[in-house]
Amino acid sequence: MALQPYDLFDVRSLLTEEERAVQDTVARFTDERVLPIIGDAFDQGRFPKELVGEIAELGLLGSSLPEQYGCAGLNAVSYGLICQELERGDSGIRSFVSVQSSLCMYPIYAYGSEEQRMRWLPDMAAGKVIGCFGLTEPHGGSDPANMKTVAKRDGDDWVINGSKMWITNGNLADIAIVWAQTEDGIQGFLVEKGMKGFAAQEIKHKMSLRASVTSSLFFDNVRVPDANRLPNVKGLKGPLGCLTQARYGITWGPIGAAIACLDETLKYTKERMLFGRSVAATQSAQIKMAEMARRITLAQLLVVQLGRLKDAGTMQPTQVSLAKWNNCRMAIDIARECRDLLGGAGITTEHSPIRHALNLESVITYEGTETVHQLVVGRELTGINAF
Ligand code: TGC
Ligand code: FAD
Repeated sequence: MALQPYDLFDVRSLLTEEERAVQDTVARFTDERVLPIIGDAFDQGRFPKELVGEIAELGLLGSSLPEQYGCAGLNAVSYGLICQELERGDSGIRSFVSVQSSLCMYPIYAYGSEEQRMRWLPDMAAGKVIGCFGLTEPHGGSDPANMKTVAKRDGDDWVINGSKMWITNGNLADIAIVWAQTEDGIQGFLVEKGMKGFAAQEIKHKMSLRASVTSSLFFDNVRVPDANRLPNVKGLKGPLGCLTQARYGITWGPIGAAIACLDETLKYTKERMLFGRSVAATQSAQIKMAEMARRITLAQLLVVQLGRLKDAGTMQPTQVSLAKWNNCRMAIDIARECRDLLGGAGITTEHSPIRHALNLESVITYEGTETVHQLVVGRELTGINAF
C-alpha cells in the first residue's frame, strides 16, 4: 500500500474516529472557504471576518470547553488538529481561533466566576463576542513580570492605566482580557469595548500575519467594575496558564503550514523542467523534500504524544516549550526552503510558501520567542534559571 506523502508514519491511525472526523471537517473548511480567498486577504492586509460565523458554527471556538457553555467539549488532540488544519490555510486564521479559544475563553472558564462564564462563553462560542488578550507591553514582551499596566482599587471599581502592544484581534474585539499589576499581584480584567478611556489602534505596515488584526491597546483611567475582575487567579501564573493552552495549539498549527508548503513544492517541482528533466528528478531537490517530510513526521509524532499527555492531565509546560520551539523552527525552515525551490515564482503570493514563511516569523516570535522556549528547556535540564 502506498504511503501518504504528508503522513509517512500513518499518524492518522493513532487518532480516534471522532478526532479523524474533526480533522476532515476542518480540512474541508480550509480547502473550500479559506484557500480560495486567503492569498488576496493577505495581499490586502485584511482579516476575513466573513468566516467567523462558519468557524463558530463548526464548533471551533472554545472547542475544548464543556457543552454547558455552548462549546463542543472536544479533547486536546482534536483542538490540535483544528489548529493544524486551519494553519494549513493561514496562520492568521489559526491565530484568531487560538486567541478566542485559549487566551480569552479559557481564562474566563478557568479563572472566572460562574456568572462571568454564563455571561460570556456561549456568545463567544457563537462568534457573537470576539475577545483579545492583552499581556505584552511595548517595553518587552518576553518578560511579562515587568508589567507597567496598573489597576488600582477605587470603591467597587478598578481604575486601569497603561498600554499593551501586538494584540491579536485588538480592533475586532468586544472584550479584552487585560492583565494588570495590582497591590495584590497581577490580576486579569474583562475590559469591554466602549468603556471610557479604552482605545485600540491597529498596527500597520506588517509584513507578517497580514490576514490578522494586530493592535495596540491604551488604558487611560479606565474604570472597570469589580464584577469584571477574574476572581480565581492572582500572579503571573494566571496569564502563563493561558499561554500554555495557546502554545499547545501552536505546536500543531505550523505542521499545517509546513504541509501546505511541501504540497505546493512537490507539485511545482514535478512540473518545472530544467536541464531536460523536472526539478523533482534532481538529487538535491529530493534530498531537500525528503528532509522536509522527515521533520514533518517527527513533529506529527511529537504533538500526538503531547496531546495524549494533555488529555491525561499530565502535560508539563516544558514539554510544550520543546514542541513549540521544534515545530515552529521546522515549519519556518521548510517554508523558506520551499520558497527557494519555487524560484522567482516563490516570491509572489500566487504561491503559499512566502506567505507561510512570513507568517511563521510571527508564530516563532509570539507565545514566547524561540530563545525563551530554549531557555525553559535549558532550565529544566540544568536546574539553573538563565533568564
Ligand atoms: P516564574 O516567575 O517562575 O513563574 C510564575 C508562576 O507561573 C507559573 N508558570 C506557569 N504556569 C502555567 N504555564 C506556564 N507555562 C508557566 N510558567 C510558569 C509558575 O509555576 C509560577 O507559579 P507560582 O504559583 O509559583 O507563582 O516565571 P517563569 O520564570 O517560568 O517565566 C519566565 C518566562 C520567560 C518563561 C515567562 O515570562 C514567559 O513565558 N515569557 C514569554 C511571554 C510570552 O510568551 N508572551 C506571550 C504573549 S501572548 C501572545 O503572544 C499571543 S499570540 C496569539 C496568536 O495570535 O496566536
Ligand atoms: P522582546 O521580548 O523585546 O525580545 C527581543 C529579543 O530578545 C528576541 O529575539 C528574544 O528572543 C530575545 N530575548 C529575550 N529574552 C532573552 C534572554 N533572556 N536571553 C537572550 N535573548 C533574549 N501578545 C499578547 O499579549 N497578546 C497577543 O494577542 C499577541 N499577539 C501577537 C501577534 C503578533 C503578530 C506578534 C508579532 C506578537 C504578538 N504578541 C501578543 C506579542 C508577543 O508575544 C511578543 O512579541 C513576544 O512575546 C516577544 O516580545 P517582544 O516582541 O517585546 O520581544
